[in-house]
Amino acid sequence: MANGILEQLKNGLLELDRDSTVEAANSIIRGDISVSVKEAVDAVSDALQIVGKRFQDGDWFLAELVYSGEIAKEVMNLLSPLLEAGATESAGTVAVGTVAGDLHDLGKNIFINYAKSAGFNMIDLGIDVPTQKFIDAVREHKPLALGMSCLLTSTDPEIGKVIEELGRQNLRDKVKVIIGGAALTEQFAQAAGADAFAPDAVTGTDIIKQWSVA
Ligand code: B1M
Repeated sequence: MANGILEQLKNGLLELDRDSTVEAANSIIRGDISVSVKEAVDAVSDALQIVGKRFQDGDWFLAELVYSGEIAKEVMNLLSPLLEAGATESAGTVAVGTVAGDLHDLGKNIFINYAKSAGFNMIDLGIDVPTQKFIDAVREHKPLALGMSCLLTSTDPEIGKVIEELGRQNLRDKVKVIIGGAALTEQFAQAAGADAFAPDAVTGTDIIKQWSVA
């Protein structure tokens, strides 16, 4: 039964059946079937990997990519706030945005919700965030960490630009930098001068937890 509802969630997205996908998410939220929100979020993420492959292979076109993204966003907006589980004291502030030119936000939002559930005060800078907005957020909020999400290889140079600008404005030693998103790797993070690369939201949250107690 649990597998059935996760299959419905995944297949609904892959068949571009919005109603079936949303119905599966709502059924999980109501607790009709014993499936954790994390399992549901993971099922949607798995489906999006397949969407990406179909798009890359030319089996799906932009219209399908866009519509599947809309369904995924609707479902993630239902599910991922439930990852927030009774945080008590703030573990610290983290400002996060998707870099300039990049409109992908599903992964960023999952990271934000996971980190909130671990007690962090998360400042969401949104998508397509220009360099200066990242810098202003560091000045204004004095966060423990600055997070950048990036899914496009065409926009990954933005990360280096923000890190350089932090240095130019004497802020680099005042904030840790964490980056994540499908376009990035550990090697990229090192070359760009980031403090950490997070391959997923759970690892990202573990990393900022370590920084918060250090
Ligand atoms: Co786009 N897209 N897309 N897309 N899209 C990709 C990224 C792509 C890999 C698909 C493909 O071709 N295989 C490809 C990029 C290729 C490349 O650069 N190498 C691509 C492309 C080409 C494009 C367009 C250029 C298409 C076009 O217009 N011709 C266009 C670009 C628009 C723009 O941004 N300027 C575009 C548009 C879109 C939509 C708007 C339609 C939609 C986004 C909807 C939205 O986000 N609101 C979309 C989608 C849905 C995808 C795929 C299918 C799914 C992305 C996703 O949400 N994954 C994607 C294929 C893929 O990734 N394999 C693809 C699920 C999400 C949970 O994973 O974001 O990786 P992810 O996040 C993970 C971790 O990476 C990590 O935690 C998350 C959960 O564990 N993480 C962090 C992410 N950020 C983090 C930050 C952290 C820590 C962890 O700390 C700060």
